[in-house]
Amino acid sequence: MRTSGVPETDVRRRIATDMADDVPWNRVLNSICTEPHPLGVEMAAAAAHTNLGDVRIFRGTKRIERKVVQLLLDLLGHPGGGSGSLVSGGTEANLIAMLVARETARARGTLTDRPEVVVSSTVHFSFTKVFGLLGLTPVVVPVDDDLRLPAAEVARRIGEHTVAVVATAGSSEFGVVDAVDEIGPVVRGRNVHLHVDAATGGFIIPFARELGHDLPQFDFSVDGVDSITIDPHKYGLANVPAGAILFRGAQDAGRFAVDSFFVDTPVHNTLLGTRPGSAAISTYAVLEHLGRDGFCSLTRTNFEVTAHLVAGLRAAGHELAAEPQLNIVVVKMEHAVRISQLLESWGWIVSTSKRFGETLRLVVTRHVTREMVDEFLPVLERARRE
Ligand code: 0PR
Repeated sequence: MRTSGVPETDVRRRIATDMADDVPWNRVLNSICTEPHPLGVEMAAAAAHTNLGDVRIFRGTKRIERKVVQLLLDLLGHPGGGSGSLVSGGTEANLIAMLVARETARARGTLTDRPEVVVSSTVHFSFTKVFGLLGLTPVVVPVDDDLRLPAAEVARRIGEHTVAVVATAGSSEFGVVDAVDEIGPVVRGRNVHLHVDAATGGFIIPFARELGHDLPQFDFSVDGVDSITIDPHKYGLANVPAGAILFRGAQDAGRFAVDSFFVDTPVHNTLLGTRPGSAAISTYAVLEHLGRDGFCSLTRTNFEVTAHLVAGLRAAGHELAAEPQLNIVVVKMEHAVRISQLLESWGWIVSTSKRFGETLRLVVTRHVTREMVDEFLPVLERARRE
């Protein structure tokens, strides 16, 4: 650390210089996170000093966290019931869900010395971290031809060691939505926790269904669903780090509970101790300001832009690796890695898969407009010809 500090203007300039290197949103086609809503940014700045780890000080901020949890439970088919917490994102939400699943099995007396979790081969890599940390063994079910977790196979793989099944509502690689409405009934009644990872799809599917898109129901209205991960910092337009873990059971969020050292401070139900109230405030601001209508309108636009992108790709002779269910387009592309690197050298960021080689993955979200797509497509063709 320097001995004497530098003036504020200097600090600002240095930070601005480094941040100018960040890629502007209008060149970003790989990110499920987007430019947050301006009201969310404004309110997050106003709450930059808040800490949900100390609810004796930040009582009002804590009240807002509770309101957000209720709003999300309401969005996900469980109005007036359930429990949950705001967390740092999908990874922490999935971690808490698996902890609660394990503790539920322990409380039931069904926890064995080798607890297993049934997952699909496309489950998010955050579960690799979670399973390693919690000593859980994944039982990996290959996805079907539609890249979905097959319910019949889930039923077959549940055994005496199973503590949980994980379904995904919007996979990170393809945006595929598992048939949670078929998986729920096969898990129900088997003393196994059903978790739905809707980190990516949680803020798309409810509105897309309202707009008439043919997507399976994935929330608490499906019997058997015990918990859901949903991330306001992805399609919910809140600031990073805003995730949420929600439970059907009113007591479930409390199954992961660690007492603090001090009198009159409640137990912690989250992994983080000191945690940003700004994320809760930002989420609340965006949910209240946009409402269902606002989110439906954003979702409509995202699907229109996705259709425009797909039409443009097809017109240029490209083939998709899968029919997009949400707003993630995966296009077959020879020399995908070289093309992606070339695009990056020209300022454009796309993803290429380590597992489904020779594909480009393009994500449509709030900052991706028709104009941006129209700029991108000719650049992509130029990259292919190089
Ligand atoms: N579950 C699913 C289905 C996800 O898609 C993700 C993240 C997670 C869990 C983990 O969430 P956190 O990263 O919030 O802990 N999906 C994105 C991905 O892996 C994350 C991302 C977002 C990556 C923006 C890059 C980026 O620019 O693709």
